[in-house]
Amino acid sequence: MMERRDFFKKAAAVAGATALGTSTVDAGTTHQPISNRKVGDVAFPEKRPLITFSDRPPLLETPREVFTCALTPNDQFFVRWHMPDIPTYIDVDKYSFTIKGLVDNELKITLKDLKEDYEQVEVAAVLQCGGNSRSAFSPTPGGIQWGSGAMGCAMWKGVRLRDILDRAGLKKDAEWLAIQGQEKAAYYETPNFIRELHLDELDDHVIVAYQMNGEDLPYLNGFPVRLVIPGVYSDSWIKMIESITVTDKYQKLFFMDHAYVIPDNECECETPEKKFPKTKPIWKMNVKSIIGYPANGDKLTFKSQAVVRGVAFDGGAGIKEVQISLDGGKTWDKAILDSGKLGRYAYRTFRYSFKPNKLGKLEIMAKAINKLGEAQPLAKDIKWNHGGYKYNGIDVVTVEVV
Ligand SMILES: Nc1nc2c(c(=O)[nH]1)N[C@H]1C(S)=C(S)[C@@H](COP(=O)(O)O)O[C@H]1N2
Ligand SMILES: [Mo]
Repeated sequence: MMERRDFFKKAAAVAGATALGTSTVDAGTTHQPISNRKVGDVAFPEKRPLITFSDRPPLLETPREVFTCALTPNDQFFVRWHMPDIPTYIDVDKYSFTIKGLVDNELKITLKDLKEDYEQVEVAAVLQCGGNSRSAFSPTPGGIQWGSGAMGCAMWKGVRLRDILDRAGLKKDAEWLAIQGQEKAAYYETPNFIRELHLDELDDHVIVAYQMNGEDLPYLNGFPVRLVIPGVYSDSWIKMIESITVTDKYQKLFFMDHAYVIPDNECECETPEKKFPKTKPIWKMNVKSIIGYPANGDKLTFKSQAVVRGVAFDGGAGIKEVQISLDGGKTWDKAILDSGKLGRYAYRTFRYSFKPNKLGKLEIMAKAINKLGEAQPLAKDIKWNHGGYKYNGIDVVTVEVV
C-alpha cells in the first residue's frame, strides 16, 4: 500500500504547492474562509479541483454537475474538517484504533485485523453535512455558506461496529460511545473532535469503513478508517478514528452540545430574533433532491429534447418518487427513477425528458417524496434554525431556452 506521504509529493509536483503541506496560517481559528467561492486554486491530495471555502482546514464542495450519478467519485467527494491541524502522515503498518472503557477486553485493531478477523460488509450510503445548502436559508445563518454540494454517495466497505463491540465485550453499564478522530485541537480551549452516540442508536448498518467505492478511503475523507452511519447526517461519521471509548454516562462534549444542534421542538424551528432554549443533536436526514443537470445559466434549445437529471435520498425510508415542475410549482410530473438496487440509504438517480416550448428563462423544480409520504417543502415554507441545518427546500435551477 502506498504511504500517504507519497500523495502529498504527487500533489505538490502537479500544482507547485499543496494546501496541507504549508503551515503559515495561525492555528487558533477554526476556519479560514476564502472570501469568494471558487473552484480550487490550491491542490489537495487525491482531489480534482473542487469549490474551495478554506484550505486550512480543508473545506471543499462538490460541484452540482456531479449529482447526476448514483455514486460520487472519490476525487470529487466533498471535504469538511473542523481543526486546522490534521495529521499529514499516517504510518499504515503501525496504525490501529482502540476500543476502551467499559469493555471486558480492550482492543487495538490494526487495518489488517479489520480486513482479516471480521466479517466484511458493504453498504451504499449518502454522506451529507447537516449544514449542506445552508446558503439557501433566508436570512442566511452563520457558518460555511455551502451550496448543495456538501454531500456525496459512496459504496462503503468495512466491519460492523456491533461485531467489534461484541468482540470487546460490553460491560453491563455500557450505554454511550465516544468516538474520537486523530486530529488534535490546536489550543486547549478548542475541544477535540469527538462524537457521542447512544448504543441504542446503532444498528447493523453502522460500519467502521476502510474502503470507499472500491479504493482506500481518500486521506481527506478519513483514511485509514471512518465511521459510516447510513441515513444520518455526517457530523457523526468520525473520520481517521483514533479511539472508541465505551462509557455509562453522556459526557457533554462540545460538538454534541453546541454544534450540530437544532431546536428541540415539534417544528425544529426558531426565529432569527429568538433562539429556542432547548436543543437536540441533528440525526436522521430528511428527504431531499438535487438537480445535477442542467445547472443555473445553462442554455437549452427550443423544441428539442432536454433531460433533467439528479439525485434524491432520505434517511433510509426510501424514495417513492421525484416530481418535476416547469411552471413554478403549479403542476408536477413524475420523473423516472433508477431501479434502486443500491439500497435505501443511497442516492436514487432520476431523469425527466421534455421539450422546452417557450423561449427565455425557464425554472426547473425538483421535489422528492419518500415512502413515508414526506415531501420537500417550497423554499418559502422552509423552517429556519440558527445553525442553518437540515435545509431540504425544493431544488430550483434557472436555465435559458434559446
Ligand atoms: N475526525 C473528524 N471526523 C469528522 C469531522 C472532523 O472534523 N474530524 N467532521 C465531520 C463532519 S461535520 C462532516 S460533514 C464529515 C465530512 O466528511 P468528508 O470530509 O468525508 O466529506 O466528517 C465528519 N467527521
Ligand atoms: Mo458537517
